[in-house]
Amino acid sequence: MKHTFILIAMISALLSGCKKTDPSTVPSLSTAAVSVITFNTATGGGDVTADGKEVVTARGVCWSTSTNPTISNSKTSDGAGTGVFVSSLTGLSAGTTYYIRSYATNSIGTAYGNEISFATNALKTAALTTTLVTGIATTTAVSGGNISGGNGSPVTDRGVCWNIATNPTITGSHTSDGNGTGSFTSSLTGLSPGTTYYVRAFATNGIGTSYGNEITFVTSPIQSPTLTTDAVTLITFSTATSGGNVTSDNGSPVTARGVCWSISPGATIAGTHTSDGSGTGVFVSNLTGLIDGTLYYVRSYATNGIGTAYGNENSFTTVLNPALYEVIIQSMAFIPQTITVPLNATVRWRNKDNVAHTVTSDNASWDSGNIPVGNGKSSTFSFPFTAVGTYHYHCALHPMMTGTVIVQ
Ligand SMILES: [Cu+2]
Repeated sequence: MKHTFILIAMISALLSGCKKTDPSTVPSLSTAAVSVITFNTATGGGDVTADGKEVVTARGVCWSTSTNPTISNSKTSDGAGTGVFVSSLTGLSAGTTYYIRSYATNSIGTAYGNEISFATNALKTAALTTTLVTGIATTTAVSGGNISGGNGSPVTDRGVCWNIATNPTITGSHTSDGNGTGSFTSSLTGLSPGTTYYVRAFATNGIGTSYGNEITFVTSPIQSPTLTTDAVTLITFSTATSGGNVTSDNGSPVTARGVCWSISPGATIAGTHTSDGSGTGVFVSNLTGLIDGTLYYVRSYATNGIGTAYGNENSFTTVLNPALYEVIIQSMAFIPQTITVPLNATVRWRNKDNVAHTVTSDNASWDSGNIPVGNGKSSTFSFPFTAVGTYHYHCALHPMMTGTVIVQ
């Protein structure tokens, strides 16, 4: 009984003595999982679960591209004491594997948590799309692109590239339309008419050049020019002013332009016309040699390597020349049948009928010959009367048609 008591007392003393002499240690901690990883940042942290009986004066995470990082490598400082802490890792390199450990320091020393490895996001070429092609002409078109992300490296050049073969690259024809992300517009020039092209947007960053989706388009073929006809102004009995505007040469230089006119609709350059230079743009045309009191049709024209095109048609009527005496031939009759004119007047007969006629002196002193059908200069006959008298005439083709000129 006495022995037993002594033994318990001894054990008790031994135990309490051991407790008092338990030494302080470095802290105990664990490393948190790494999250929110970007190209050059990440979020980590740790949990100091025990201070080792001494105050934790520093804590954080440390990391390295080699295993077993220490606080002599890159590290954060995230306060003091025990408990959970969050660490922001910055200055990381993209596309790199790192080893990270939490750390906690007290007066005894620095302890490390478990090691975790993670990799930052790798830099990539930019992501982009190609804009639909619009404004297609013979040698030009408009496209562009939209760069949705630089993928960690600034976009230093962008534009579109094109080729007559698929998968165009910047080693061929391309534009240069600034830098950075977002949408941009590109003007394609120097294209060949009537040709199929393949176009892709491109973006170049520090990693390299990437391309958007490929789009196909066909340039407009070369055509005859496009033009309009000016309204007719400054109309006299023998002249008028018109002109036109060649709005496009449609891929082939304009070598001739002007206006053509006729007494019938649809005047062409096979008939009467002006020549007013070359190229595109506005030009002015002076119409001369017109017959007074006559309805004319006028169209501008422009000729390029493909052919001649005509503008819209305008019509006008020249002013009647009051000094001129006119007899109209119509419906198998001379109208007026008798005309009285002063000495030295010129009488003009104009055939407005649908068959040819003549104006033939009854005494055979003058004869027009056949006056053909029409409404212009070619369908008229003029004769000056230089002596007072009465002159009877008829149509040699239709002798029942007669008329008289009285010169006073
Ligand atoms: Cu006749």
